[in-house]
Amino acid sequence: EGVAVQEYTALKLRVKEWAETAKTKVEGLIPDGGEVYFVPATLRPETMYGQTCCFVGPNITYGIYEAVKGKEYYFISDRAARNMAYQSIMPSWGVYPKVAELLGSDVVGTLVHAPLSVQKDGVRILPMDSVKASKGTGVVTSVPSDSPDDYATMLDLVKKADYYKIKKEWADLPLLPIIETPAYGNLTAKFLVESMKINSPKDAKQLAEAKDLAYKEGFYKGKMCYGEFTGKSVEEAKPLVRQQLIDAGEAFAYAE
Ligand code: A2H
Repeated sequence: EGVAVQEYTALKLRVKEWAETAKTKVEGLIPDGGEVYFVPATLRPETMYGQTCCFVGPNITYGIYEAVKGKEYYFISDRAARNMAYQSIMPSWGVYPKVAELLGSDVVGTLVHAPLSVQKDGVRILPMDSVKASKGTGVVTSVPSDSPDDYATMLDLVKKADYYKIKKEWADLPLLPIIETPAYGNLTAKFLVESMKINSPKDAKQLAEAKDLAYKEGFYKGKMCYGEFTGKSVEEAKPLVRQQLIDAGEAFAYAE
């Protein structure tokens, strides 16, 4: 890791309905009136319209931490909770009360409300093997139109739904064109994964290259083609969408 600070947008995906295993483990631990949120860290807030699911690492241990006393509880990695406790995100400095501990696999199938997403009824928590416990919050929201990693994982989940013990329709959702770029059209991730012949979420080297290309083309040449900032450049729209989410109480700044 270098010394540069990464400024993430931490998005709040409210739990609407727990998966069975998670329900048993969480039962009685969250007070009435308390809400649990999955909190993915993203560098691309302007793409949040296209969220189709949210990823956790199936073998990663997560906690549910009390962030607003009796009211807001965040499902994140222990490492992220500690960082948040020193960024005035938790109620008192340096303190991050843990109310439950779960494995990523426990929460697969949970239904959450994803702010801004066109999936108004909510999206599912799904497994992604390449999620790193050591980055962000260990939770990654999926935008398969614009993230090659997310697109490759979605294809794999759809293809092997039984193996992953998920319902195919939880992963198999339409792609939303959000950003138009001169080189890759309006579904950048699909274009790159197909043209680079990436066949699996395990093609790490090629995916890293695709991610680089997608990010640069999107940021410097991309134009919004969905949402209230349609017609604006990605560079202009990014901080506007971010601020809108923060003002609505649906996101907060998180750095590491
Ligand atoms: B991005 P950086 Cl549309 N493990 O959000 C693996 N990946 C993680 C992660 C973790 N623990 N935490 C965050 N990420 C992903 C949206 C997106 C992202 C789009 C396009 C590209 C993109 C939707 N997924 O990332 O290493 C998150 O996915 C490519 C730069 O800190 C987050 O932003 O630079 C990004 O990686 C942070 O990566």
